[in-house]
Amino acid sequence: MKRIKMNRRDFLKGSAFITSTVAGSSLMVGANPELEAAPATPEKATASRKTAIAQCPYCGVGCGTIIQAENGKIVSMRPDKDHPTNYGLQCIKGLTAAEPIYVDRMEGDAYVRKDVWAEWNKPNHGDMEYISKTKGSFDEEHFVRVPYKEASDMTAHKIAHLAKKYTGNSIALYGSGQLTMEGQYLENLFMKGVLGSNTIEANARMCMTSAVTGYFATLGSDTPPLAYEDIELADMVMHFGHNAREAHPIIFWRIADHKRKADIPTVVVDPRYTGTSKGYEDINKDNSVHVPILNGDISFLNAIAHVLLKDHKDVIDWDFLKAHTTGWKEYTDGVLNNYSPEQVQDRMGGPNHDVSPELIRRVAGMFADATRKRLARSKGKQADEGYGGVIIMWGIGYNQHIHGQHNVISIVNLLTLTGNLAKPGCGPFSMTGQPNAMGERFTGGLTDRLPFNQPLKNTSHRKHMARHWNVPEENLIKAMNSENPGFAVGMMERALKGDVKAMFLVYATHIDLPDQHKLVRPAMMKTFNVVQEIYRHAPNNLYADVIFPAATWGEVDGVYISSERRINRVEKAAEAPPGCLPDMDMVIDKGKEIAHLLGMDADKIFPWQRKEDGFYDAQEIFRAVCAASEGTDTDLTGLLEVEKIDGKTPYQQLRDLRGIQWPAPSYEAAKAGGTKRRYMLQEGKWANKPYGYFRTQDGKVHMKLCLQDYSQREEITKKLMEFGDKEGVYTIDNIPLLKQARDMGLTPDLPDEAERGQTWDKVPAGKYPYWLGLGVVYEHFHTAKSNRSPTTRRLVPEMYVEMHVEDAKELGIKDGDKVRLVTRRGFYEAKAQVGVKSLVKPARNSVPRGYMFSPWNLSVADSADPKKNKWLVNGVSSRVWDIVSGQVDFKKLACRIEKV
Ligand SMILES: Nc1nc2c(c(=O)[nH]1)N[C@H]1C(S)=C(S)[C@@H](COP(=O)(O)OP(=O)(O)OC[C@H]3O[C@@H](n4cnc5c(=O)[nH]c(N)nc54)[C@H](O)[C@@H]3O)O[C@H]1N2
Ligand SMILES: Nc1nc2c(c(=O)[nH]1)N[C@H]1C(S)=C(S)[C@@H](COP(=O)(O)OP(=O)(O)OC[C@H]3O[C@@H](n4cnc5c(=O)[nH]c(N)nc54)[C@H](O)[C@@H]3O)O[C@H]1N2
Ligand code: SF4
Ligand SMILES: [Mo]
Repeated sequence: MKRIKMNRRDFLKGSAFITSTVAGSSLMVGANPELEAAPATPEKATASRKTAIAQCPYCGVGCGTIIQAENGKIVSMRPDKDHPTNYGLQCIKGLTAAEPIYVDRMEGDAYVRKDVWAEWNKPNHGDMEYISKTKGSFDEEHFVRVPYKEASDMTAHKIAHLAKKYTGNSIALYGSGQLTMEGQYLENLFMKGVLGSNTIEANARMCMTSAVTGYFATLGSDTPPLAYEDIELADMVMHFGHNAREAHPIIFWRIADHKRKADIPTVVVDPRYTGTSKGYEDINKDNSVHVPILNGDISFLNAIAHVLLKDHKDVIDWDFLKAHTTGWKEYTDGVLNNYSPEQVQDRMGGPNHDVSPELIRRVAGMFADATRKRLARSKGKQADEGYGGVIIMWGIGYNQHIHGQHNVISIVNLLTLTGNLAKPGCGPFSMTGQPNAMGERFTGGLTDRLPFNQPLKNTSHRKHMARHWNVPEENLIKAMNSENPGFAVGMMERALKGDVKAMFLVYATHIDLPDQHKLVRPAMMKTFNVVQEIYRHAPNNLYADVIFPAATWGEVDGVYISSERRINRVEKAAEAPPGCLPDMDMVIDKGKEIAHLLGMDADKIFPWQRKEDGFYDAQEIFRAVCAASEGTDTDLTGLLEVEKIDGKTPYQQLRDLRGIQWPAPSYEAAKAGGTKRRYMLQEGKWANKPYGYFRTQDGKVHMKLCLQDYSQREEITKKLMEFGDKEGVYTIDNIPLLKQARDMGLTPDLPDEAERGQTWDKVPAGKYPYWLGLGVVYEHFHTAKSNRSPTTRRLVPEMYVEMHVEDAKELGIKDGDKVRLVTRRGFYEAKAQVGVKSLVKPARNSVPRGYMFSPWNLSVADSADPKKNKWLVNGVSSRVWDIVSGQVDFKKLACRIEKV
């Protein structure tokens, strides 16, 4: 197989080209910080200066970065030129990751709500279920500072009490794709193994569980089958709901660089015309296509399959379909009968964002040509010898749908139909968002899951995990038999109903969830909330009963897993401020104490001891993870074999290789850096390992025709719009309705389009004429850290809403006007960014007529009063979720605009 070795100098040159000529609407404001930083020569470590290697703390690309500390403080980042992901480049967020570490930072003793502490100190601890009267405020006057041990003790007793009285499932945990993998593993052990609770969720649920369940349904395992290296082998790249240039800049730059060198076609499917589209067009307009779809993705993909089956028969891989798939007959019949480009037109958009039959045929033609290139190269060869074809990448504009899982299945269908799967240079590539979302998936820190890609209901794996966790198997059975319908949203609805009594929040903010004012915040008023946080004014603290100051990235040891399954080291570069403990350590401490209070052998479950420095050794937990992974889909025992034979610790191996891609089930595999690609037959060659071809029971790809049908759209969506609008209507009580909406490929809201075209003050009350989407902006990462970085804060300082010039004109809104975006559930305020010539920063993307877009990154939520939380965008979003993946749609809301 051809190996295209990335040449760093060439890549830098290419990126210089891209960043300078493509900048256009300027992704790189002012200078090019990435390029200035890139060639930095290594500095020597001195007594006062220390460096550590790490995966960047922000997006799921997982760039290698070098943390530089001086006098015990983290001062700057330098891109790791030896890292195979980014070759010495990083984006502005990664480069400024040192800035927010000490801003607004908590330290010292734990914070406990005064009245909660007073109650606890009454004889017999008073009312163990006492609910604080001061929730909704994080002011100093409402808290006492309590030594860690005492606050931890109180927490453990209360949780044990609630678990005994109301079952373990009444305890919830909201975890994070930003926590180290070791911490995530222990959280799941604690929740399922100790408490027997199934109410463990994570911000990953808002992000990419559609990819998880889509991969499972089709390929039998939550495994992105390819690696970044495949980018440079592809003949075409498509993006669905993925603004790569802002969200995964290094990946965008790699694709753009490949496009510049190999002139590959690119297709961006997105209602907005983003910097991603613009960047590709600036390289070659002729083979860069923008498909402005809103919600019609399933129909679009089915229509491409239809055209291929009719007009490009040579690229259909019938041999592959017959030998390695099921469901292909229903799929091919279905798309042929009902998904011609003409038949899907009612789902291809409204005014000015329509996708014509000609455009669909053009994209299908490009797809066929790219597939032919692969076929020509691989004629008569083994699967892993040829290369090329089509990579389809997708982001959360694609996962965040109430039919998100069906969206993902539809991508796999099309690639499978044409054999663009299980070969180098092609395949379905889900781009994860958070730096360690893949760790969350790996460790199964979600409802119904166990570590290593297995469900709780798998009896032999349950026994296997109970053995490795040293917990009674009945606890896992209890967890399995406990339900958490609705996943993260359901957890909040259950809390609102009184079914969830306590909640842990670890490295995740509640403001990432939808329907803040009618669902999330009222729910958190009712639960006992234990928060691990780093910032004094984090929104979580408004609702916290106890706050434990945490150590953060750069101050803790562990690993993260990037989108290409690469397990990267995250090393400790400096000590945390006094009193701040690693999140992982706090999970162990509380887990131990609660296990003890519940009558379990706590020292057996958590056998680890603190080291001399006072912290637990993350590598010991990592070794336990490797050992427990034996024989599974994600086997890492090769790292232990290398340690045994070569005497090199797992962390040292990860450091030297700059990451290992799971699985690494043998000595040789671990030494080679793990497994680049899955489903490549090589797995059958690993002795004594149960690897087949695909990971479904029958070893085949399960294709499934997914439908989209707008014929009953208005009636059904009308009912969906009652959630969060009418009192007492819960999604978890209406699952058949959600299923119906899913099966027809609908949206949670539907705008009153007839009310467009008039000035904002003429729009009747109760009418919501426009679409609204909430996503990400390049300069910021989520809501906490980049918002506290002076550099990124200066670049994009305030909430804005992208608006089409003509819509603004009709509404009577001028560029820079302050507006209120109102939905059935709430409102937020923003500056109108009218068109790309707007003076409101960053003015980068064009929205189609009728669609507005704001970043969710600038959410400010430091008050419980909706009127004071002017930028809390999730006050407006809908809680309706995909019945399998649990994802909600943050991008298809109906809003009205009011001038402030
Ligand atoms: N700068 C920055 N980068 C980040 C993050 C960040 O906060 N800031 N967060 C990280 C995380 S956690 C994530 S998950 C990723 C998210 O990265 P992306 O997935 O790129 O994020 P979004 O901008 O939310 O959504 C992508 C696009 O989906 C489009 N879209 C909306 N509706 C539809 C639709 O119906 N169909 C299609 N095809 N497209 C649609 C939107 O217009 C948008 O441009 O970014 C990661 N990287
Ligand atoms: N409207 C809308 N909402 C969205 C999305 C969207 O596109 N639109 N995207 C969704 C997506 S894709 C995602 S991934 C989620 C992301 O949601 P989150 O990952 O929950 O968002 P963050 O803002 O990063 O919140 C992290 C929290 O952890 C705290 N923190 C920081 N460092 C540490 C640490 O070391 N230890 C501890 N214990 N705490 C720490 C921060 O102060 C903050 O409160 O949001 C989702 N929500
Ligand atoms: S935010 Fe993402 S692309 Fe930017 S430096 Fe960090 S990992 Fe790399
Ligand atoms: Mo995400």
